[in-house]
Amino acid sequence: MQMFKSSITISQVEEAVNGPFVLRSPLPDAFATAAATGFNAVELFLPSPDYVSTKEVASLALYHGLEIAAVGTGAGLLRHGLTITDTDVDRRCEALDFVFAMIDFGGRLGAPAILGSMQGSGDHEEARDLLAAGLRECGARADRYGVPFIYEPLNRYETRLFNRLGDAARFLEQHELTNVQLLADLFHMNIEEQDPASAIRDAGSHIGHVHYADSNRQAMGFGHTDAGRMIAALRDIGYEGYLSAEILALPDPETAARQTISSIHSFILP
Ligand code: LER
Ligand code: MN
Repeated sequence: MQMFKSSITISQVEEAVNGPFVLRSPLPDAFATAAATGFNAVELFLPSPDYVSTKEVASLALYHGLEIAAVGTGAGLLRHGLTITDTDVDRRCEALDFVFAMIDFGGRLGAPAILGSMQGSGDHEEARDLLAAGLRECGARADRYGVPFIYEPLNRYETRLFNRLGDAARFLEQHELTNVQLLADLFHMNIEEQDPASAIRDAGSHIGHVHYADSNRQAMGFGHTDAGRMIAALRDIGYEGYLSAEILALPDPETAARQTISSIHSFILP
């Protein structure tokens, strides 16, 4: 039987205080909590690519027996207002430089970087062309490290670029963006997809990462998503990557973390 790997988000970004991140204590403590709860990996949301050295992260990961599942880029928007689809060429280049540096940071740790909110809101005509160009460059940069670049469709309140996996998958195919994979965030999908399980099956091998969140963005089991159907669909497409808890730390970080692990274990342990 196929296995999935469990992952939990760690944020060190003060501006993201209301964001969907579980652990927020300093990295040594957050890594210890992730390992003690039984996670295989952590997903890092950092203020900048030079916030901490990759050497320090690698040594924490080794000490705690954790992998780095992925690194987020959202601080580029939250802290600097940067998006890779900005019509201002200087701002766009600044945004791309931020993402490239995150790709380098993650790449040195064997982890892909994620383009979520830094894709921009998509409210102008050139947005899709600029997205394709940006994804091409990011995919090429990630390729240097033998990892993909991860593009995340978001719900309609965050972007008009791509809200559904199928549309994003066709876009990748049309533009032959071969080293770019999709992030299936089950929270966004609950809002946007007609049938999230079918959307997973249709997107198939385009899916490279999963944000494992319930319908209300709490830990899986605290909302009304049928997790069994999601897991069955992920098994059908042969997904063997991370189920990463990008969720609200409710009612508190420890409970959210434990609930996520018990949900994942209920599907992967005999
Ligand atoms: C990022 O992974 C995400 O899901 C977004 O909702 C953050 O803006
Ligand atoms: Mn997400």
